[in-house]
Amino acid sequence: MNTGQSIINSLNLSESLKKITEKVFAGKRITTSEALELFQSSNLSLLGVLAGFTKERLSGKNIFFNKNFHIEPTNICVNHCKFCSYRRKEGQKGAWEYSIEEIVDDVKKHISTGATEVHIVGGVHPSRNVNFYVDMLQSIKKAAPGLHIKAFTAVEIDQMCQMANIGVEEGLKKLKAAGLESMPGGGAEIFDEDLRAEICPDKTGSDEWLRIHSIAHRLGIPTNATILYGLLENYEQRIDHLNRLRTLQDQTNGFNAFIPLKFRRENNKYSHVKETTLIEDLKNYAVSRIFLDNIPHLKAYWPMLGKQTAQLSLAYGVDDLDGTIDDSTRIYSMAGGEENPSASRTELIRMIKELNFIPAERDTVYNILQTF
Ligand code: V47
Ligand code: SF4
Repeated sequence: MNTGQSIINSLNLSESLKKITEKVFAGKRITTSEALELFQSSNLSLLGVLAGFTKERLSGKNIFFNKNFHIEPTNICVNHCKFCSYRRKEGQKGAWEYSIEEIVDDVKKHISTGATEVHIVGGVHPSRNVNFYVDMLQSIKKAAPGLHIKAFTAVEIDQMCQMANIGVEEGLKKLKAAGLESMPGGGAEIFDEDLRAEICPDKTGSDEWLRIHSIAHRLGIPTNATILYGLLENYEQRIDHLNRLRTLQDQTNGFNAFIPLKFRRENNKYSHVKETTLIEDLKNYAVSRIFLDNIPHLKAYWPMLGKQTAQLSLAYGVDDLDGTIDDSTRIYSMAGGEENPSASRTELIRMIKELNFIPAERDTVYNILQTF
């Protein structure tokens, strides 16, 4: 009997969990019904072992992080997502819209700290179309030619192109020529059409979100993908979301990382919904890691999750802690996430080393810059 087999036997598993375990150890893909069985199992230790095994197959002992900051050009938004704590109407108290000059000043302030990436997302502004954002990207590139620009969710791209009466492919080509190098994974929320209509009625639809990412991949723009979980969805709907991503990734191979975003309930229309427990968060990371065998990285976004849970998630398949952030985002603190989120390189390295992994500082597309 080999070691893997004897570990499996010692776990006293049901026949079906044993079959799933053997599949994962053999590097085989699990089905949607097997993912459901893992979600329904309360065997957190098994999930940790299977997710950790899958993580090591994909990224060895490395845990990645980067030096980044965010720019949120505006929180004025034409959409009305009910989970959003951030959106304001034009002229409303608390609304902001930065000019290109203000944005460039912000970039200059942050690059002196050695950041390698700027992450730009915001509301869907009623009058700023793709041409405004082309100017913005060009101005940032001029001020900071070596800074990687990861910008705009598929939802922002969709609506900024519609406003300029051009198609998404043409818009993405213009943005790429102006300096766009990759796209973040936001706006995916939950792909199930009924639930999506309930929680974010006027947002770009699921098929369109997936289509925009596939166009980006075809144009050589790598992207990330997210799920908003813990808000009214059931396990079947979560798995359906993962499955649509896995299917697209089989075709394009353009997703770098998957980022589960835990629903935070402060200051939005779902404040009565209880947030997920720590156990549920860890389960969700583990099953995502095991199921999405073709997306190389799984990110715990600590400003949303809190640093302690993010650190613990490293034992459940996560291999990326995102970045230093440098107190530059408000989306999550407004919803109940970390206030003034900032992490030094030293702190991220400590968090990773405490779990006996190797801290690997990366660029946006996961080239390793240095290990510690
Ligand atoms: O799409 C908004 C989420 C997303 C809430 O690609 C909320 O590296 C929880 O996508 N509770 C935008 N989530 C952020 C995003 C992201 C973040 C970090 C890294 C990357 C990446 C992408 O934030 C939105 C939405 O799903 N969100 N409000 C809330 N109350
Ligand atoms: Fe607008 Fe984004 Fe908030 Fe939805 S989540 S209302 S698209 S800012």
